[in-house]
Amino acid sequence: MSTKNRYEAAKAIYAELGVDTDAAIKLVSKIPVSMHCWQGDDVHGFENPDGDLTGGIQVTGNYPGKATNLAQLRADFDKAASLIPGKKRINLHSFYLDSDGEKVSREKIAPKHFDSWIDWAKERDLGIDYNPSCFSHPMSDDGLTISHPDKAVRDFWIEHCKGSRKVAAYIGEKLGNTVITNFWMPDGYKDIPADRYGTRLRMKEAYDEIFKEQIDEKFNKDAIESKVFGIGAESCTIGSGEFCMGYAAKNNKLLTLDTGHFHPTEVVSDKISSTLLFLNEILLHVSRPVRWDSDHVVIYDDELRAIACEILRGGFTDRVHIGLDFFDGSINRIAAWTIGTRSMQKALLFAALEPSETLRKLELEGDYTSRLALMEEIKTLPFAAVWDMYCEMEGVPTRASWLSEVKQYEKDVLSKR
Ligand code: RNT
Ligand code: ZN
Repeated sequence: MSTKNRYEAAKAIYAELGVDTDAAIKLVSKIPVSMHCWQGDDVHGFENPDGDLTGGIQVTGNYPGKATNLAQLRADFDKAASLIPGKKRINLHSFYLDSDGEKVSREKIAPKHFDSWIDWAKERDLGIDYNPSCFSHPMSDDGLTISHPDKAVRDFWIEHCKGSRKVAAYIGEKLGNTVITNFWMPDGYKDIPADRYGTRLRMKEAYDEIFKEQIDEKFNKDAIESKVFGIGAESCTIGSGEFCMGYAAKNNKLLTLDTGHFHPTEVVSDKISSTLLFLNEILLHVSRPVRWDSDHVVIYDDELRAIACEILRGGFTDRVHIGLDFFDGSINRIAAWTIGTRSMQKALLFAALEPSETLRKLELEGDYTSRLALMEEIKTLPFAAVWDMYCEMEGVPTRASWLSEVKQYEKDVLSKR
C-alpha cells in the first residue's frame, strides 16, 4: 500500500480522537532541532585532533572514517541532514573554528574564524548555536576552569568565554537568526572539597564578568548547563543543578537541562514545567544516559516521548530550545546522527498527535482510569503511517531506507579516509 493510502487510513483513526494529522505534521516541521557537530568527530575539534578528550566526558569506540577536518565534518553533516526530516540548526563548539591551518589560542578565537561556517549555514538555511570549549586543553587539566583559584587560569577561560559571546553575536547578526550560546564548565573535584562555597563563588563571579557586556538578545542568548558529576569530578561539580538554576533565574539566562546530568531516576521531562515557571526559556541537551552520563545515541524511548509531550502540551516550542548532545564512536557516526535526530523528530510528531486536550479534561475531572487507558491506547495508533508521510513530504527516506545511503557513503567516502 502506498504511503499516501496508509496515511489516509491513519488520518481517519486519529480524527476519531479529534487529532488533525495534517496540522501535527505542519507543526513539527517548524520546530528546530539543533544538531551538535561534535557527533561527527567524537568531540575532538580541529585544534588538536589527536589530543585527549578531557573534562569528565568520554567517547568510546574507534569506528573507522571519523571526520578529521572541516570539509569532512561538513560533508558528513550534510549526508546525515539529508536523511532527517524537519527544521535543523547546527551546534558548534569554538574549537571547530576555521583558522585556515593557523593555530589560534582559545582566548583569541574571533568572529572571523566563523565566516566560512556562516556562509555554509546560509546556503543551507541553517541556524547556528555555539559553545565555548572549556575542556581538552592544558589550562583545564586541573579540573577547574573559570573557578580555578589561580587568577591567571580563571582569566584565560573568562577571556575565551567573553570571546565566544562575541563570536555568537556576530554569527547571530550575520544570519539574522539568534544564536544560543551554551556555557558548560567541567569544573569539579575528584575528592571531597574543603571549600565548596568559595569555589562556587569564584564561578559565580566569573560568570558575572563573562556576562557583563550587554548583547542584543536578537543576536545571542546565553545558557548555562548544570551537571551532577563527571569522570574525575565525582565528589563535587561546581556548576550543579542548584547553582545553574539559581544563576539563570536571577540573571535572566537560559538554563540548559542535559538529560544525562541528573541522578539516574530523575527525568528532564519532569523539570521542564517547573523551570518554565521561573525562567523565560530553557535549552535542552537531549542525550541518553545509560547507567551514567554516557551520551548514548538518542532513541525513541519513553523519556524522549515524555520530553516532547511536555514541550507540546504547554505550547512551549518558543521557550524550549531543543539541542542534541550524544556521541558514539563505536558505530557509523553518520548513522548515529541520523538515528538520534530522527528519534527526536519521531518523538515530536508523537507528541503533536496526542489528544492532549482530552487527556487534560479527563485529569481535571478526576477520571484517571480513562487517562491511563487512553495514554496506553495512543501508543499503538498507526503512528508509523504518519511518520512515513512526514518523511515523504520532507523528501527524506522513509523507514530504514536511509541506512543503505549511509552504507554507500561509508563505502564511497568514509572507508577511503
Ligand atoms: C558535558 C556536557 C556538554 C558537552 C558538549 C560537548 O557533560 O553535556 O554539553 O557534552 O558541550
Ligand atoms: Zn550537554
